Amino acid sequence: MKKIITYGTFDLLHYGHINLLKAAKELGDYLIVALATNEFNAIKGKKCYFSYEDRKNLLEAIRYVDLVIPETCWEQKISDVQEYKVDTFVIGEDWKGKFDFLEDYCEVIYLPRTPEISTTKIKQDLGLG
Ligand code: C2G
Repeated sequence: MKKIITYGTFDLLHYGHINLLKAAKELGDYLIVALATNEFNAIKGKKCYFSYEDRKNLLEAIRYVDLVIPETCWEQKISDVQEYKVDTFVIGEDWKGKFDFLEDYCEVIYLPRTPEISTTKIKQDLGLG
């Protein structure tokens, strides 16, 4: 079984997230999503609209997602890859190069982002700042 892992905040879930998760799942058989906790989002400088539990429930309802685990810090990726016996790390190309250090532990793939959509854009378009 080929195991894939990806990381993110996935707030105000939208089709750009779904495209990424679909493409990630197509690379293997089992997709793990490490979901940023509200506390880690504060470190990332992101304020979430939905709580961690609500964002986790949304992700668990997606057919491509097999397991959701918490992302609590930048430093957990190597131990996650080892603990869950991950074959491939996947993330959007906006992160290109940032996680190449994982190549010592698993395949690293940066996928194209979906243009024109982002959580930030949704908030701005709705006048939520
Ligand atoms: N994404 C995408 N297309 C978009 C928007 C997002 O492909 N239009 C992808 C991002 O590239 C990322 C995933 O969807 O792979 C989740 O995006 P965010 O929730 O913005 O996550 P991010 O802040 O990039 O968190 O340790 C890594 C971080 O937790 C990644």
